Amino acid sequence: MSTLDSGLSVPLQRRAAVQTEPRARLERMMEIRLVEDKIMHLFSEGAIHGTTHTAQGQEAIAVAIGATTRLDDMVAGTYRGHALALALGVPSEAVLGEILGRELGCVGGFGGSMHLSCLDVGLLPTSAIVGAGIPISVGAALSGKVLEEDRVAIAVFGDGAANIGAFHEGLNLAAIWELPVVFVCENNLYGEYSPIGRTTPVGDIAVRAKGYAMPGVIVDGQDIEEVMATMRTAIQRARDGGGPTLIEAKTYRYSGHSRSDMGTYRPAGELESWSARDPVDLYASRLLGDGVLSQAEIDAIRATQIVAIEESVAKALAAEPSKVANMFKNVLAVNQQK
Ligand SMILES: Cc1ncc(C[n+]2csc(CCOP(=O)(O)OP(=O)(O)O)c2C)c(N)n1
Ligand SMILES: [Mg+2]
Repeated sequence: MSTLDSGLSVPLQRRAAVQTEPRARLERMMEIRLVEDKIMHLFSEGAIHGTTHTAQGQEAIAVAIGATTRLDDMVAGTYRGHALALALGVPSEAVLGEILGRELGCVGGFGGSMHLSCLDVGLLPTSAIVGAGIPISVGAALSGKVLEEDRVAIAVFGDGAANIGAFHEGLNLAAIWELPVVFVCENNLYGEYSPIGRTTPVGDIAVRAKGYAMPGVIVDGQDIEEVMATMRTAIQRARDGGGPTLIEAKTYRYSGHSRSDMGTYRPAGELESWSARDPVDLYASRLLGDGVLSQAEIDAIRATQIVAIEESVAKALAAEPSKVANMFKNVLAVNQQK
């Protein structure tokens, strides 16, 4: 399913804005932060079932991807995918509606928090299976190459996924076939509840690129402009036939792994030291310092987003719940045997 009931022009406009305007990028980062606050609130009220994984603290990476990819590029993300969906242009009502199981959700309310998708803006289905997006993006790159389309595929995954077989198979195939893929590892120092040092013998995931003869680049994942510059180089290389790149963005997720994890196993002061380099605040300060926006304009962006998200929540809550009768509407093949 690839269309949004809210109309295609909205996601396309949102995407075009983050590609061209610093102001829109800050707006999107603030939107992600606020939407995820809202999601946690809706869970606490019992409006949403199941679980959810927020990406607060990692907004710069998602928005940098939205800002540097073309609409025909394809992006595969993870269960921590609200930020990526919003950054690629999916409207907040379609993300919230999806999580709330409403028909106006980006997959009609059948996917939920961990299975967001919108092919109109290149968001391949996100997945709860760690590392699953990696071979999917390699396949998307291969299809582009076979069809002689110059699109690029992006795989976004965590540090934990770099220990999954699919990571190694995916990087190997992409390298050997010189596929146009950019592998973006969000190294937030934890895989589920485990600190990276307990699961991974190397401190930098980027060094693994060497084993697959591709560039491995470490970037400051808190700095949207640094991530954008690195993405641009890797995307251009891929589009020009130069093959894949592995980017490791050093970052931190403010929450524990999922809704029920308070992250109490994290060392004292760690969260505070990362919060001191908050990606939204860093970008706002830079735009202020560079004279791109005034403090009043920054405050107005936040205030406007708060109102817009309240409207999206109200719209999503008032929308029709998904119907069981429509469950197989977009399923390609259904086993008819009883
Ligand atoms: C194949 C597979 N193995 C294990 C799990 C359970 N699991 C869910 S998230 C997770 C940790 C992933 O960590 P990371 O890749 O660093 O991503 P993060 O959650 O930090 O964004 C694990 C082990 C799973 N969902 N899929
Ligand atoms: Mg992680």
